[in-house]
Amino acid sequence: HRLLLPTNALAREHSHGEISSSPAIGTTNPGDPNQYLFDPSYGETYDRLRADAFADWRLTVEGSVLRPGAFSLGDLQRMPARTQITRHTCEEGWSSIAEWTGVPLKRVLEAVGTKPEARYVQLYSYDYVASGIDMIDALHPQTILAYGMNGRDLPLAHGAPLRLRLETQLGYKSLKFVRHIVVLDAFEDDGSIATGWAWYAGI
Ligand SMILES: Nc1nc2c(c(=O)[nH]1)N[C@H]1C(S)=C(S)[C@@H](COP(=O)(O)O)O[C@H]1N2
Ligand SMILES: [Mo]
Repeated sequence: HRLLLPTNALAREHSHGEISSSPAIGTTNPGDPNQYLFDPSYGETYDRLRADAFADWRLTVEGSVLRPGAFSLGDLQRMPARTQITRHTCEEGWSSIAEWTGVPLKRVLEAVGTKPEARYVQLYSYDYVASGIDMIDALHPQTILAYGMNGRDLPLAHGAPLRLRLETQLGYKSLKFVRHIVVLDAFEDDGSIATGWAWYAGI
């Protein structure tokens, strides 16, 4: 992919009329202990934060950065936003089109100041999943941390209050319920390889 495509090749964007219904799959509530990806370390915290409409929720960003930070939803919503209507393609074979609004990950990385040696970005959620991407995809203009879907707040089942939209890769890399971001200088498996998935799922 890196050899064949320009690094900032855009995923196709669609019109409002093409928006389809989006199934919610994988974890649909990280606070539910019966979900198979339930993480006992963060499930209860998620429940508590959600009960208060995520007022105390913070996205923490650390690692190979000059100014580690903690961002409220309001902080992220005050940053320059991007809205895009894109197709989500799940590795299971279905796809759906939705409108996503959020802050480009690039803006958040600029706010914390990534060090020159930084090469990967690893995102962690409130369930037992993470998603790692390289700097090319992290800085891609359509890679956003979305807090809105189809003109509304991001629904619980689709990753409230914040999810990654990674339009250059298959659905499982678009982490829902994003909690924490670590900027890395060296490659680290995000769990994909250990569990038999491809780390890079470019489309
Ligand atoms: N935290 C978290 N993110 C996740 C998942 C999950 O189970 N937990 N499932 C992934 C998969 S396989 C897909 S296809 C999409 C589904 O997104 P949707 O539920 O909004 O349709 O979320 C991805 N992100
Ligand atoms: Mo998926």
